[in-house]
Amino acid sequence: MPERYLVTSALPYANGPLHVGQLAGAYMPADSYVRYLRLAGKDVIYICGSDEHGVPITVRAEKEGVTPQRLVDRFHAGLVKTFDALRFTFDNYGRTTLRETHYPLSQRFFTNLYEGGYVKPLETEQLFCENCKRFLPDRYVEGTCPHCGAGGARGDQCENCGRWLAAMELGEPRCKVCDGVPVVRKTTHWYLELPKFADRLREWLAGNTHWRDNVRKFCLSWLDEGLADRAITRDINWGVPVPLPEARGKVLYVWFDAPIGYITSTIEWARKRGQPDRWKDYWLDADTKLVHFIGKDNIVFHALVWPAMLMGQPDGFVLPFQIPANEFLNLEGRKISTSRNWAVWVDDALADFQVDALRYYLTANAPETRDADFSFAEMATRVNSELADIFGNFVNRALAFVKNYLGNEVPRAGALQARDEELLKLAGRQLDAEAAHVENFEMRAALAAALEIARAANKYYNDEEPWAWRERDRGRAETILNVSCRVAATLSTAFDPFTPVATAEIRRMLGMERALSWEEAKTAAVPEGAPLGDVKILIEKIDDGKVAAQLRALEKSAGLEPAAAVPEEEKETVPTEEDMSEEHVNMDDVKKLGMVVAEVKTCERVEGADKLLKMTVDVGGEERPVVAGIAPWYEPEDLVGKKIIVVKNMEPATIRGAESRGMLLAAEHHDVVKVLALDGDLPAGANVL
Ligand code: B3M
Ligand code: ZN
Repeated sequence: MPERYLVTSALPYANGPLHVGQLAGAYMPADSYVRYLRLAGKDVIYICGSDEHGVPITVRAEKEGVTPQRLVDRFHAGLVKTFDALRFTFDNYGRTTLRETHYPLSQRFFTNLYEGGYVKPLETEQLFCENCKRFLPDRYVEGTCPHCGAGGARGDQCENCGRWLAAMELGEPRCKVCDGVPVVRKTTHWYLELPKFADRLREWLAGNTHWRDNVRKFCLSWLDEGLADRAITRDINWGVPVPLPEARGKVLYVWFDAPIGYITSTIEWARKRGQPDRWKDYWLDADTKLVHFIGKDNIVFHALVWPAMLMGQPDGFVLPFQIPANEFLNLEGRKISTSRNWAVWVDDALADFQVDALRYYLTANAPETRDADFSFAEMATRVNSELADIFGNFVNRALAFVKNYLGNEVPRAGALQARDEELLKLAGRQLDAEAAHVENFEMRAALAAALEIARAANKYYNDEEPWAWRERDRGRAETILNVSCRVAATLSTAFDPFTPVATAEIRRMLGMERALSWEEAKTAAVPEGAPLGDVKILIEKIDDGKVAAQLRALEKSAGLEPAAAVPEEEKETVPTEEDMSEEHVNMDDVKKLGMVVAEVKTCERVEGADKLLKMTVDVGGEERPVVAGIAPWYEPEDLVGKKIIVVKNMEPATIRGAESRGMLLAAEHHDVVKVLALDGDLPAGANVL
């Protein structure tokens, strides 16, 4: 029996369109993960849906003068369209306003917890706006901060001093909606007694040593500080009614019913398939791997509150196996803020960029272990120099050659030479490496492993020069192109989790009916003799005009003057390239560096140091050793024979036992490193000025 996976992405609120920050956090990695799992032959369903309750939705509906239902209908439809455009492969995309499925299940969760002795009522005082006729959620009260005295502090937090607040602590509170002065009223709410789950949660977390450190440590420290009871009801009329006669007019807190939406959506999936009990195979089997993809702001709810809710049910629900929470994606150096319109909406981005380009960049630049920054210029650079120049270029040049010179049919192979075998073997190894990374939720590294196949294929193609064989020995040319087509087929599996449009195109061009499974891709049989489909450009390059237009639109919608108007304090603290060039140097300073052209003579790895390459370079009639930390980006043989730039008078050093007399120059950008090389030819020893 194949391993069984139930994969979810956080349910997006249906109160606005999707932006790239959300996409990078909880969605992109999940769709890549399930696409991989399917190709690897696992039993997997991918479940999501719209989160349609909560105060922000009622407030926005009120502002627009529509009912909350109308509002969520509209945004739900928009989200469905956006995910379709992105080629998402949900098995079901549900919604939490389904009265027949979601409401009764949410109420049953509450009742079970209540009857199990995990929920208790408590009367508290809260602010009530007589004008709006409702209790005010913390975020809808404004007043004076009790700590720093600043005005305009919100009922949940003071933006001036950053402290967490309760609305009742504010001085001179006002209703944010009508500006009226609220009064204090008593109200009863029902609280989930989380401390009663503390021991079980701790034991469960202790066993989850396979979790990402950030998530597990975060939860353990939360437990160490002591869990508190949490109100799971609210005084509004939009949501799932609390199933108690004494709670009339109150609804379940949105964060209580939202995760239950994962189950409802699975039930919906089972019903649509005509197998109404099928959802139980996933949710009620302790061996199911339940994987919740979320952003880091959702950790507490998914890793503590939700598991407690599940533990409190008599059904025997499976608990999350893994919660790969991503960090945040910033935008052009500033935090994304939808209220200030500092956001890139996915639909807008898709108007200018290919789906694969956006998916590629969001994966290559995923905020996996730390926050990342989305920049249009960087997106263009990476898409153009990696996805288009390496992956797209290889497939296009090989297939165009077959079309133009080899009769437009997938060529047959003659006897393979060692170099052909080597490339095929490398592709197999990279597939294994990619799989291991995906299973570890390291999508950036997985994508880099896939790109390595294309890089090697390009090099193979250059070295084997099929165009030179065409006249001399057509059989050899056909073999090279057969191998190239096989690697293209491998790439169509390796890239399928990330750039599904291009990979489907490759299959169409090669006349393949379906994607090769991960196993099949290792040997990559192609239909020899099959006519090629139309050969089309796989990846379009992004031109500067689009980058500039997107930036302008972003700044305009945020009400900013171009570039210069970004307030100083909101800039990233790390210096940008511009800041760093501020300190001026003169010609003498530059000359002091003693930079020369050097030719790499030999190059090898340094034993016991993964990152280091050790080379001998000719700096003009003299050879000397140079050690550089570039092994993650270069194979030793890539560099031999290259003309590079070396700082000759660098202080000699011994690095991990290897002598180094000179420093190689390289440029780094977001984990990508390129060695500086000469554009054209000059002899070793030539001065760099
Ligand atoms: N809608 C919050 C968010 O989109 C919330 C997630 C619910 S997942 C059960 O960040
Ligand atoms: Zn009011």
